[in-house]
Amino acid sequence: MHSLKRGVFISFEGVEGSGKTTQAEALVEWLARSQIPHIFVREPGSTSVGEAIREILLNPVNKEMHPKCEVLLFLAARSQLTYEKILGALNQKKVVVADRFSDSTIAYQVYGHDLPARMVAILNRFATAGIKPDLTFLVDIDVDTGRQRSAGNDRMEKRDAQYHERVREGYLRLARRAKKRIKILDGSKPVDVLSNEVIVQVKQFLARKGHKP
Ligand code: T5A
Repeated sequence: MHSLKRGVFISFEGVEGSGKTTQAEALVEWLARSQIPHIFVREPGSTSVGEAIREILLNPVNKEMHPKCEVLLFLAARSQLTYEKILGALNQKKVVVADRFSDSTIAYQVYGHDLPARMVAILNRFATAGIKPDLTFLVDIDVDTGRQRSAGNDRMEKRDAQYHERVREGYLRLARRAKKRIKILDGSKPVDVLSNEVIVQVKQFLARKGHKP
């Protein structure tokens, strides 16, 4: 069994259909095989409160939802997840793998909807006790390819291509600003090639943090 000196928080980000869930799940399988203590969470969701909020957010019936209401619901789900699951797991020195976290809100609500970045950052810090991922994989793919891969049925996926282009550009800007934390993966590569890249980088990251096999 690996011994971790402290918890490590790894997130996966990307536009719809980028393949981030596939990669997050592959990392979780590797962590399990390597007997590294971990939890896997998705956003919005992974708590009963969060899953109920997810249903409201993604239901196409709610097409009149205002962007301010939308951002507050994403943050409410994140807050519940942080306090119910993530903080405890980090305290127990586990690896937390998250399918989306705060970068999604910057990309989708700030860049996508043009909500004020500073206000969203303040609310996000309030919701999350200021925790941030230690390492983030941004699976980048062109919007058309991503949309062809995803089901396209939920309220967010139904938005037009221009919205999703702003989201992608937002992610790429975030990655340019946080080069050390955010690693860009080319989502057009085959699944196995990408998961090998993720595992190599995670192994190196854990070793740099002093985690010994
Ligand atoms: N949201 C979320 C916000 O607006 N603000 C926020 O703060 C947060 C947290 C959540 C929605 O909420 C929004 C963003 C989203 O719109 P979600 O559950 O994360 O939704 O769902 P999506 O992002 O829509 O997830 P998708 O399933 O569409 O995309 P993924 O996870 O990127 O893709 P994945 O891995 O499920 O793969 C999709 C398909 O592609 C294939 C897979 O087999 C699958 O069929 N695939 C590949 N095919 C070829 N090559 C590869 N490398 C492939 N990788 C995967």
